[in-house]
Amino acid sequence: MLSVKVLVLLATGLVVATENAARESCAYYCGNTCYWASDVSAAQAKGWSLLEEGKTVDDYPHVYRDDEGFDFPVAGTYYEYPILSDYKVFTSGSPGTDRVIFNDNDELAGLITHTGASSYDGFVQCDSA
Ligand code: 2AM
Repeated sequence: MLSVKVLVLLATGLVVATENAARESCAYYCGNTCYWASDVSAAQAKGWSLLEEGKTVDDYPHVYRDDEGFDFPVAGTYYEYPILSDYKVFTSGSPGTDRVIFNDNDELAGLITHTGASSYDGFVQCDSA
């Protein structure tokens, strides 16, 4: 009987390990919203393809001037595109509070958010996990 218990435990462990391996973890927190790396790349890819086509949807992507002076790991010119807390890729409508920032080489600079900023139009950087 012990061996059945051991087998069940081993099987359970295997299932949990497989689930953990498959599950992505938060790459950024904007406020309390967790974004996986795949959410970030999906938003960036959409913003970049629009930029390349010379198109915008509801005025995005547009240049982010970095008036806040954030220390990004890549050089500008910077562009911002919404990244949505419902994890759908932004195609029109309300842009929400969170933005992915990338440059004119399609390099990721990071995520910023209006959540927690001191003015309505202000931004703070999202925490990378
Ligand atoms: P943004 O595009 O840099 O976010 C009109 O849309 C103005 O409001 C723009 O300056 C825009 O800046 C800002 N904005 C858009 N959505 C916002 C939001 N959810 N919170 C605060 N500012 C926002």
